[in-house]
Amino acid sequence: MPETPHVSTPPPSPGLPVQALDELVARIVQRTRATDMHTHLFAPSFGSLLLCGADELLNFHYIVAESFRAHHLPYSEFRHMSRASRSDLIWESLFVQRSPLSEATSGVLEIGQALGVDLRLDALREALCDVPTETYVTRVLDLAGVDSVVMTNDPLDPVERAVWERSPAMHPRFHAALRLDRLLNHYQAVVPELCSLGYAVRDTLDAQTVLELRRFLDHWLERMGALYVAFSAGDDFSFPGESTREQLLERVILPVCLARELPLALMIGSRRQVNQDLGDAGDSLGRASMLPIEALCSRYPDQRFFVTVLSRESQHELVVTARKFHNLMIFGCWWFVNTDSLVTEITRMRLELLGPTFIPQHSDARVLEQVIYKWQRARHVIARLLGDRYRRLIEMGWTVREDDIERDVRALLNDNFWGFIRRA
Ligand code: HDL
Ligand code: ZN
Repeated sequence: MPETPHVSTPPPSPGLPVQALDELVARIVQRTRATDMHTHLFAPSFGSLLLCGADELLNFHYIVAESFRAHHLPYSEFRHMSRASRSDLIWESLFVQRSPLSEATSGVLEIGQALGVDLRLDALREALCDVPTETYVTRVLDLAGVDSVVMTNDPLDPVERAVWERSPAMHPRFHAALRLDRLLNHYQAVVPELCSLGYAVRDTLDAQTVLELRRFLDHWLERMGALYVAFSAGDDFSFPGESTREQLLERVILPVCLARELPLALMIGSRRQVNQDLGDAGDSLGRASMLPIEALCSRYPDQRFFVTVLSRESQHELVVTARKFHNLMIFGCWWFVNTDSLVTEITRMRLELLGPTFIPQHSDARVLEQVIYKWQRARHVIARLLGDRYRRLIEMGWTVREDDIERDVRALLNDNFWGFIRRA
């Protein structure tokens, strides 16, 4: 029987002792500022588009959806209530009659705790601002450890467009991303609006329409100084093809992104309005095929693609796809997979298959203060998983130094995003 080769005990690494590791990793993750690359927040100069305060937090559509499982009110009755009355009902239903055990409800308490507020509705209303001042915005972003916020900007939303037309002062910590869901997913419906804006476009994508749509994109990319172009699509997303969406991608959006060297963000798997009575809360999800993503990444090797997918079942396939295409940058644990258990599972899988070459999280915050709990939770998971990975390295005799950890954490929370933006 051949002897089992004697594995010598590895020499102690001149780097970090294992015991000090977890505390140090947590400290580094905590102090490394993040770029939040996908939110629904707006710079303070956008006025009421930037939501904040206790009543907005309680009317967050995740919480609204959960509240119907408790109060069972007719949708129309709920819709006709004032925001404050809805908050009262939601607080009673989800925080008094039941414990706030869900991610979204407990997130409200985590915000209160971080801001040093008593966890009562009246105290939260009193302490949190519902008019976003620059000082308050700075305080909240600093508390969340968020350096930069990327907005979601839709020039075909008349309310938002009216703000842009007033040339709002841009804020150094807020950046734009041009979101094209309406154009891509409902093109015929937006043709009249595009014509009213002076673009000579038709229902069919003839040569003139293609040029006019490129002019529309160029105008808004210039005006917004957008960092990237984005769209979401359902589980029916396909490419290439002859559908309007596929042709818009091929003949309008990709040529503009390539010419401007802008990344294109694909957010795939959002099945919209399965319950229209729930409004923003009425969307669901579906599995995303990797075939269109593979087709885009392989046909456009010079185009950079941010990609996030909505269903848990698509996550592993996306990680493997990212191994095949280095012009694909995975980002975030989006929406229904942004829960502690799934963020842990997904981030561990990504580290195991990609190393520190992805963007682990974005907040998707709709209400300013949400960045506090969403990033607190993200950092907790990232620190724990990184600690495991570094511990294994040390046990193998690899030298892990503090500045190695700082470099890797900066990459995950910041540099992978900005490097992908700038990598022309
Ligand atoms: O399409 C998106 O950007 C999604 O993030 C939706 O806005 C969704 O309603 C959401 O807020 N998810 O967190
Ligand atoms: Zn979003």
